[in-house]
Amino acid sequence: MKTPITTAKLFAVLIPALLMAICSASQAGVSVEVYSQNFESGLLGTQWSGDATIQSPYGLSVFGFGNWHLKSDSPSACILTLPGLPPHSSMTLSFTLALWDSVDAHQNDLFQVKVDGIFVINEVFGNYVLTNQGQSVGPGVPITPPFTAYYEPDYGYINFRDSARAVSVTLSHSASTAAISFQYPAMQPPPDEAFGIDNIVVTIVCELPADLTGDCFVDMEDFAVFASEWLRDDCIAPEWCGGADFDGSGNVWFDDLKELSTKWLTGVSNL
Ligand SMILES: [Ca+2]
Ligand SMILES: [Ca+2]
Ligand SMILES: [Ca+2]
Ligand SMILES: [Ca+2]
Repeated sequence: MKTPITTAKLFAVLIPALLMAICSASQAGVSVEVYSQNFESGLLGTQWSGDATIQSPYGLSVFGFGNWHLKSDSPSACILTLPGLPPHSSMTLSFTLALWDSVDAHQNDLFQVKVDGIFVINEVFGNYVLTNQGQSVGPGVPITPPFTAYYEPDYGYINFRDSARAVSVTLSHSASTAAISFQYPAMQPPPDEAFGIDNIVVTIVCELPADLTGDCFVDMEDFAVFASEWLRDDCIAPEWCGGADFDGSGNVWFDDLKELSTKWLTGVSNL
């Protein structure tokens, strides 16, 4: 039989444990944003590497591109690296894609996105299909009007047709670091064709049991919930005493306290 513990004793044990803790956090299954970027600062950010620069989206501004977007004028990849991700099971990547000028939508005009080296998008894209009919072929859905003539609508750079698309892809992902690359490997030399990226949002499904409040971060709010469940011995599935019985042992005890302390101050706020 367990010896009852007073609040004073609980804090005497808990506070040192919390101070020793290190790691990362959130309630299982909570969708949280871990990165968003519209480049309106005019800066690429330290998360980016490879070949891309901040450039004007010109006429695409009115389609949500604002004053600046990331533009690639190179067949090499531009890469977004997100380290320190909390435990998670899936990831959703959303962005707007600008198709600049005579991207032809022929067989080798592939737009590619890889996450940790694995293709999540690898498909034909462009403003001109083989018959010069249709417009804005590629991933996602078009957000610009259909073409009206061979060179129209032209939103900027050289006077070929341009278009933009809204893209979203969800994938299984659990690594603590994500390397997301964007590439048009068969790009013809500038200024003939290029692509741009904007309004990037990356969300994950956070799997951090020690986060009892569902914000993917473990802090005093979670401790308050945990303390309110302390010493309960009637924990059953699926509720498990407000989630505080982390190990499913049926009670809220020191093994659960250890789980909370090792995840203390971890989660999305550390990104
Ligand atoms: Ca922008
Ligand atoms: Ca153009
Ligand atoms: Ca929390
Ligand atoms: Ca337990």
